[in-house]
Amino acid sequence: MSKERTPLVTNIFTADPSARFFDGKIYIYPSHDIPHDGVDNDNGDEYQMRDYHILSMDSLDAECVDHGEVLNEKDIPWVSEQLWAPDAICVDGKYYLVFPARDKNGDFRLGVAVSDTPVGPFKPEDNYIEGSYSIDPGLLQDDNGDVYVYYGGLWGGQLEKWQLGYSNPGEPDPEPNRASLGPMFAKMGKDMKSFATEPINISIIDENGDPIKAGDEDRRYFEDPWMNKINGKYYLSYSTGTTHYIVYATSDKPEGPFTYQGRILEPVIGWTTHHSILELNGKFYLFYHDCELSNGINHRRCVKYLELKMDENGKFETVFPYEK
Ligand code: FUB
Repeated sequence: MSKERTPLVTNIFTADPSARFFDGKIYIYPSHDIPHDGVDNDNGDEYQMRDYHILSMDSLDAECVDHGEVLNEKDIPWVSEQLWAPDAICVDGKYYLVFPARDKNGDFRLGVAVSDTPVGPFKPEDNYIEGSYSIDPGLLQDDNGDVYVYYGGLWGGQLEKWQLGYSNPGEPDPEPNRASLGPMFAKMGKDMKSFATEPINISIIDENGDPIKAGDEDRRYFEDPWMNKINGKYYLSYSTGTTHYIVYATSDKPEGPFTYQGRILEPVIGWTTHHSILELNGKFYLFYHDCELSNGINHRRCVKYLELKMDENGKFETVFPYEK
């Protein structure tokens, strides 16, 4: 029976699914939402995740298996709290989990943990990636073997706080009529534990070549960058946050600029929307989350997937999550 648009697991709350295909199987690297009765605010304090579980499916119709805890915050020396949206990649036979968490000063950073298998156990590095900040890493290995990381999120994700090159908690979002902040981009070092290039902020432009403005909340970048390379083109998809869309933009280069193309997913139940796109046997699958399993509690989310159609011009369709 098709599992499309239904919670893939119900034994725990899961969010932020990064779907990967390793060794003939689908693996999902999600966040693990912890139920609590604490605050719900613009700083994301309700997202109190403390560990990672990995999910897998033998096929899109198969049961989704929870492989249990593979990494806990107490085992990561540099982390204070909040293990948020991770991604994973296999390079030269090793599996790298790249994840954001707050360091001991409360700044979000990106860390790496390594395993010999897709389901761990993952051994964390002692420190975060030097020069990293903010949240939501998304990885792509290009045809030449280079691995890129895209990351960053506004508000709780602190991206706007680093506009001066250091963490300034009082730094506001760019003015509405100024260019919006895009995600960050860096090339990973061959060790997969460092940046090989200075991170840069990616520009997202409209059809006239003008930067998408910070006040254009239907189109501007908020968080959750994901990268696919499709027929030689780079597809950057992301969440618009406050307006709750998943949208995308394309470029001929991995570092952009990216030209805005349109919407992929209309709003789901709950404040956050977060996704990944898995290309499998010539088809595209959107992995995403909503709060259906908890009847709308923002920090009790569940991961799902659906098939995403692309037309002959390389444009993604827009999906309405509750209409088939
Ligand atoms: O799960 C915590 C945060 O919520 C993620 O980092 C964001 O993308 C949003 O889904």
